Amino acid sequence: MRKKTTLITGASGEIGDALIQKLLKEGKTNLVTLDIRPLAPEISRQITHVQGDICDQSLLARIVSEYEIDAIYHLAALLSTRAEFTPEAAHKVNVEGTLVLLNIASDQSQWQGKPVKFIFPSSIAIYGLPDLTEKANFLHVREWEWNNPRTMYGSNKLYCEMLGIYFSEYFRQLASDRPVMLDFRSVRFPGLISAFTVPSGGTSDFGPEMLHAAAKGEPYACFVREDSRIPFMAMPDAVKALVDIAAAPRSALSRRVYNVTSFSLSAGEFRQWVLKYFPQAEISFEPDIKRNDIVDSWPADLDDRIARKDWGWNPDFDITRSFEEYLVPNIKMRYQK
Ligand code: AKB
Repeated sequence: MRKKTTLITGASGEIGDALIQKLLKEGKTNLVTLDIRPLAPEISRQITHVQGDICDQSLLARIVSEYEIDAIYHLAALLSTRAEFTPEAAHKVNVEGTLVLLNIASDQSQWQGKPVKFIFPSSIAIYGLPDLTEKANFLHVREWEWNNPRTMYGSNKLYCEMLGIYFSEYFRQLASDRPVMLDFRSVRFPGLISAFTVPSGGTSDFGPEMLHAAAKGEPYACFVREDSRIPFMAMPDAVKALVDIAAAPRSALSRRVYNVTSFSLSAGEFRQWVLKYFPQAEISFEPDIKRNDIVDSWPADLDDRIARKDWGWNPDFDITRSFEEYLVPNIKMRYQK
């Protein structure tokens, strides 16, 4: 008999780390994780970690032969800045990796006779506003507006959302024996901020980088202008969104892809919040025009009313709670050590 399990890809990344801790805390230990990197030792003792590439078909075949997968959290991705330097590698990981996993989830749904849940973090990067005037005109962007990404990563995410919908609703639509479909569910995240990890390869990284540098007592030159504005969310809310959308009854979901957000800050306002807790912080602005253009194309904020209505989405951490109760105390403790 194969063991029932939940598969988490990209497990050693920022979201993976926080998600695994939350699931373990909730007593969910039947987890198999996959990442090109090892897991933190304190976590890997408690679960089965497979170190390898999500595009490695033989590795995935081995996992499938050993486990019955009831849900997949597919977190592995190359983020927006890194993807611009290696677009083909990004396409391979972000799109081909997702396609392999969707096929696995599809086969598993068929064998088990019930839809396997496929939870997919998407991003504000799927949006692309043409200029700052339109960005100011559309402050709270809705799911169907401005789906014009201008990065490889954003294009990959948008296409994978579409693939997820296709595999859940139309896969083999012309075949006489249509398979049991998987159950794709996705949230579009704003920039995420963790107290315990520093992001790498993203374009929303200026916020968390500023904060972590201040806590370490290091000067920081922010790569976007002071007026550059995007939405953000504290990491505990991001993992709550993934777990909550996974747990929602299918009948409550009117869509497969939802905006979720918490608060919106310009880089200048972010600096003010950092200075409130780290008054000695040395934060300057040295915009990198090309990275700034990407941030300028992302919405200033998201409209997440449908998620709130359908599955009760509500972030626990607004700006004040994020800084006061989660980020600052944990970051201080981290660097004091
Ligand atoms: C990135 O900056 O690429 C990510 C994202 C906004 O999805 N953090």
